[in-house]
Amino acid sequence: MSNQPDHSLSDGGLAERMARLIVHGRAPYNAEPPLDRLRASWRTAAADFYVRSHGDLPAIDAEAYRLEVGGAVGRKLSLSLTEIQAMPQATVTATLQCAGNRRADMRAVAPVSGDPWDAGAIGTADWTGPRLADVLAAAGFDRAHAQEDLHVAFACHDTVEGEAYRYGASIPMAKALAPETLLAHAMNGEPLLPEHGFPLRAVVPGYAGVRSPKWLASITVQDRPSDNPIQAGDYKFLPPQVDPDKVGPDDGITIETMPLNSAICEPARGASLPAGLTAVRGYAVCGDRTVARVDVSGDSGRTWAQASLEREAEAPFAWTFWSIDLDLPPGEHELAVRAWDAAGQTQPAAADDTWNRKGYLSTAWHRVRVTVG
Ligand SMILES: Nc1nc2c(c(=O)[nH]1)N[C@H]1C(S)=C(S)[C@@H](COP(=O)(O)O)O[C@H]1N2
Ligand SMILES: [Mo]
Repeated sequence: MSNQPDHSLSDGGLAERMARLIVHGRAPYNAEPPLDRLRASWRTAAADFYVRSHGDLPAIDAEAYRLEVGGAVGRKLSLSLTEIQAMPQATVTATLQCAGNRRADMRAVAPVSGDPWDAGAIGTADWTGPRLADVLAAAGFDRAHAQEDLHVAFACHDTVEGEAYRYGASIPMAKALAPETLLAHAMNGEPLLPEHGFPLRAVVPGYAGVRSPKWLASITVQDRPSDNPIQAGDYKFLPPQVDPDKVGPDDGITIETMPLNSAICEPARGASLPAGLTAVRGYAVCGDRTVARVDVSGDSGRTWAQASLEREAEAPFAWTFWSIDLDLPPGEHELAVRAWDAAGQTQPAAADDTWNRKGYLSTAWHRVRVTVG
């Protein structure tokens, strides 16, 4: 453990990293990278990766750290970080995206609660650690004889002003056992940064970021979803008329698999561009499914052209980068992007179509106004 960076929050470089990002809040710390920097690298550097936290960042002593594994397993486990790193390791390239990504577009329709994320509450990294399935098997969980409808619930070490803050979430057993689901101690080959969950987090590719708990304390196999408010009440996709403060655990759509989405990262909103070809570039995502096509419009969606796609074939849980050169005449233009999935479905045209009071799953065509000189 001696070769690990110092993760104490005062001198761990957090202030420098914070200065690189667009900060929505300091306590809790929430920040996203500028979109051109996000689009510059297919794998997002840890320091450029958006941060979404509900409480303060806990400082965890890696030497003393233990992950407790319990519930409907054969035997309880209490694993040190060294023991977790000694298990068979997997590396999965996966995009993580907040359910509130692009909320700013929904806020333009009508007020919504939550931070006004632009399109940067997303990132892609190589995550390394044991598969959750292997950790459950080590605890004697027998998938062949398990009852149906089990869930894996996560509890975490978040704090608020020094007091424990109860963050928790759960995933259905089928996703917990899927080969892409990991308990990650490394991001892009380095130990997790404190803001990304040091020393251990879940990574549940294709699901909303909220289901990838950071600073893991325990995992429990149980016959129902987590009763934590984060799971039971928050992070539900609701019809527009429904008040999020009045929903019960059975109301709304629990946000798990993320929907089709795309964004223009360059040029920037409001940019003044020289005459000639304009390079338009961005990302598209489709949860744990595939982006099949990306269309870009230079005229607010009246006409469209198909962008070229760029992705790694062996990374099915990662985003697709796209690019196209548009020949725009002088004047003002509204660029727009929409992605398509393998079933031939696409994104809604307007944020009004899916507006909800919490501003979740903001997936309308992403529009950027520019002026060509
Ligand atoms: N313990 C804990 N885990 C958490 C959160 C949190 O506040 N506490 N935020 C969740 C949310 S909403 C998202 S989008 C992702 C963000 O992960 P990141 O900050 O590493 O990008 O972490 C998830 N895991
Ligand atoms: Mo999130």
